[in-house]
Amino acid sequence: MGAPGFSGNIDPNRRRRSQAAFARAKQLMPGGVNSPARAFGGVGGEPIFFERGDGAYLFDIDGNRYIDYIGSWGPMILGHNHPHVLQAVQSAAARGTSFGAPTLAENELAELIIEAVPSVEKVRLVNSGTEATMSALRLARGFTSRDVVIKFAGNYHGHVDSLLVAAGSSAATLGVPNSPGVTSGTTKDTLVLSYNDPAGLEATFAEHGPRIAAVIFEPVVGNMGCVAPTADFLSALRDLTVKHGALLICDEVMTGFRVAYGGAQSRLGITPDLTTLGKIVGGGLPVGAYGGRAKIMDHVLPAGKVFQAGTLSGNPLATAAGIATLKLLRDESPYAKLEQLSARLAAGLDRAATVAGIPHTVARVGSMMTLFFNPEAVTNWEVANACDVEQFSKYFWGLLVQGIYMPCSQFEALFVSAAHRAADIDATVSAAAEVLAKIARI
Ligand code: KE4
Repeated sequence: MGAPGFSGNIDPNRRRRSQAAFARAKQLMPGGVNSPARAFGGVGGEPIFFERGDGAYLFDIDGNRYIDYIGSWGPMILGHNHPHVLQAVQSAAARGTSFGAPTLAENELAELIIEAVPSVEKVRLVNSGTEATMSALRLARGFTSRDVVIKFAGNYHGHVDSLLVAAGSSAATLGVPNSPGVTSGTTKDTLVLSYNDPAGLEATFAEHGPRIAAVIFEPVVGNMGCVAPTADFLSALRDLTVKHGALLICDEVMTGFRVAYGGAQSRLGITPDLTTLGKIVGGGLPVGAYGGRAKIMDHVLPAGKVFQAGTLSGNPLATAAGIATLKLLRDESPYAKLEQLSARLAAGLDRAATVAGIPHTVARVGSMMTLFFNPEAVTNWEVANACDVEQFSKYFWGLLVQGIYMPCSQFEALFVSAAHRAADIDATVSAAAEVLAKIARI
C-alpha cells in the first residue's frame, strides 16, 4: 500500500526494498517492528527502512534521502552521526562493551546530569525511559509508603503496566491507551486526570490526598502532540503535592536537554522531587535515568531498600555517547540556533496551513512542535483527540514522498536538530504549502 493520493520526487516504486523488507519483517516480529510508534499505524501505508543517518538527513534502503524531523523520537538533538559522538563510541567500544562493574564513565555522566538539572542531587542510570519511570514510581511508593499514583490522559511514560492507562504516543495512535494484559489489580491505584485541569487535580487530592504517593506528568507533553502546561496547572501540581506529602515526578525523558539544557523544569521554573530522563542523555544509545533529592534517592538499593537493578545499566558504550552529547550541548549550547530554526519552521507551517485555509493550530516549545489539524488550541487529550487525523495522514504522506520525514502520528511531536539548516526548514515549509494546498482542494 503506497502513499495515499500524492506523488512527489520519491517514486513509490523506489520504495521496493523497504516494502520487501517490511514483508519479511512481519514474518519475524509482531507488526514487523520493534516499537509500534514506527509502524505507520496512524498514517496508513508501510514504514520505510533506513540504512544510515547523517546530520539532519536519513537515507533509506532504496537510496532516498529525507530531512528527518523524528530524530529517533528525540535523542538526535545534535543530528545523526555527529563526529564527536561517533568517536566517543568507537573508542569506548575498543576498550570493551560491558563489564557489569562500575566505570568512571558512569560517574562522569551522573555528574553531567546533576550539574545540569538542579533538582537532581543523586541519579541512577538505567536502560530506557520506561525503566526510569517504572523505577521512579516504585521509589515514590516506597519512600511515601503510599499506593496511589496520578497521571494525565495523553501523557505517555513508557510501557509501565500501572501507567498504561489513557496513555499517549503509539498507545493513543493505535487506539490502545489501555492495553490488554494490564490487570485491574495493577491499575486500581492509578488515577487518570485531565492535563491542564488544576481544579480536577485539587478535587482529587481533596478526596484521596493521604493515599497519593506521587503525581507523574510530562512538563511539556510530546505524546499527544506538543502541549504546554498552563501556569495555574504547574502551580497546582507543586502546591498540592507539597501540601499532601506526595512526590512530584517530572517525566523529562523527552524534554530533558531538549527544551533547555536543564530540561523543561529549568525553563518553566518548577522543582520536582524526582525527574526521569532518557533519549538525549544516551545520545542515541540506550540510557534512561531517574534522579532527585539525595534524601529520596538514598532509598534505592543498595543504599536503601527499594529494589531496582539492570545488567547493562550505565554500560560503557551508552555512557560514552551520552557524555559526548551532553558535553557538546553544554559547551556549544545550540539552543539559540534551535530556537531560531524551530520558530522559522513553526511560523512557516502556520502560514502554509492558513493560506491553504486548513483549520489548524501550531504548538511549540523550543525545538519540539506539532501542527494540529484542529482549530482549537490543544490543551488536553480530549481536544487533541478531536484532530482530523485523516488530514494529518495526507499531510504526512504528501511530505514523505517529497523527502521530508515527519512524525508518523498526529499524537507525536516533531524535533528540530542542531544539524538542520535554514535551507532545510525553507524546503520543508514550501513542500508543506504545496501539500496543504492540495489537501484543501480535496
Ligand atoms: P522509552 O522506554 O521508549 O525509552 O521511553 C518511554 C518514554 C517515557 N516518557 C516519555 C515522556 C516518552 O516520550 C517516552 C517515549 N517516547 C516515545 C515517543 N513519543 C518513544 C517512541 C517509541 O515508543 O518507539
